[in-house]
Amino acid sequence: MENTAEVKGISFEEYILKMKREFDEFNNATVKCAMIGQSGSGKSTLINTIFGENICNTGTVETTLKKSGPFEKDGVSFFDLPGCGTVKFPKETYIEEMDLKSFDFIILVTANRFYENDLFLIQEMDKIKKPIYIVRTKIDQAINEGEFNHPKKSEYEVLSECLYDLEKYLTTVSHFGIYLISARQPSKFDLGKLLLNISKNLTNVKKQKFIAEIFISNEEILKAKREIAEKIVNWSSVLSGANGLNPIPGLDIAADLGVIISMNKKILKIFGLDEDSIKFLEKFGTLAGTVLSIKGFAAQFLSKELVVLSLKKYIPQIAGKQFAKFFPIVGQITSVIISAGLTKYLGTVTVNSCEIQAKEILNDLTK
Ligand SMILES: Nc1nc2c(ncn2[C@@H]2O[C@H](COP(=O)(O)OP(=O)(O)O)[C@@H](O)[C@H]2O)c(=O)[nH]1
Ligand SMILES: [Mg+2]
Repeated sequence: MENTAEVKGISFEEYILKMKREFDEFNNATVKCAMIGQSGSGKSTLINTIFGENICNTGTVETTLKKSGPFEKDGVSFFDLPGCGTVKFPKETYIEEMDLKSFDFIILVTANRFYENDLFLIQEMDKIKKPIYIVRTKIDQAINEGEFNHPKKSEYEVLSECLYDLEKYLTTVSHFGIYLISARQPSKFDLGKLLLNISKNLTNVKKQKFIAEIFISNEEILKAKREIAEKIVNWSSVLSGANGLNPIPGLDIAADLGVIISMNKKILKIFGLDEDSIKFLEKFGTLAGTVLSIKGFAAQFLSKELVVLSLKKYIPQIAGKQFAKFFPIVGQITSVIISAGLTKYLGTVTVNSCEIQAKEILNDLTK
């Protein structure tokens, strides 16, 4: 490879190494979470809702209380832990027995109220500086009950009362917020706020990883996902350039098809448009039409033949020196840069299309 070229003040070789290192760090990052609460409180359902995938069995009556997991999606893992302070798991040994120090954060779940032992747990987490988030699940049921028992009460009043009751009980302890959540309406209430707050308290690379794997429950998460998808495009385009140069049959140009397709696959997954995410969405009746249209949507980014067709379509539009504009490199324009530039161009097309699709789903969910 010619090394007269420079990117952002460093040699092209150094730039490639830097980008590869960042990409590896992202791919290898792990986030480990504990979901703590009574059986039936909705822990397994919440894990699925956070991932936007059906990873845990839900609604199963557990006869033996135990730690279960990991429930994992690409490096982000959840453990489902029984409540603190039962006969089987006394509070004195709970933190050690559940190895709570090994988690990045803890979510404490209830479908009604909290107990003395929960307060103990929150205090202990504060002592060891572990973020603990308090979640009240099944808030849709609380609203239905509230409206049934007091027909004059508005949804807002029911929510405020629910929150007030929990806050009142938790005033003596320090925690990372109380979130009212319904797995039936994942883009309503506090799920998005919970996920963003969790991400803000993670280190940079863990934050990227977490955002990449979670459900798009509001616009801000969608925006954060776009930023990561753009990074994937940058990393992949550099890889494609560095991997060099397998001429694509029928084109007088080289690009790395393998890198392009694996980049597209990652982007689809980040935007929740892969098969597993779509299966999860099928549960929400309002989305039937959108779900059908997405099924055809993914193919154009994943099939070799269709990607080559796009390459053919875009090459004339970005031919020659314009690549240099698209890929910030000064120096010699080589086939390396063309391969990188093409990958970046196609990746940007994928990101833009996926963002539009994901937005449509979010809009449908919010209706
Ligand atoms: N209406 C409603 N039901 C929920 C919600 N979350 C969980 N459930 C239901 O509550 C039951 C127990 O949930 P599950 O996640 O298995 O609880 P776990 O034992 O804590 O893992 C299941 O039938 C879920 O469908 C929610 O937010 N709203
Ligand atoms: Mg469960």
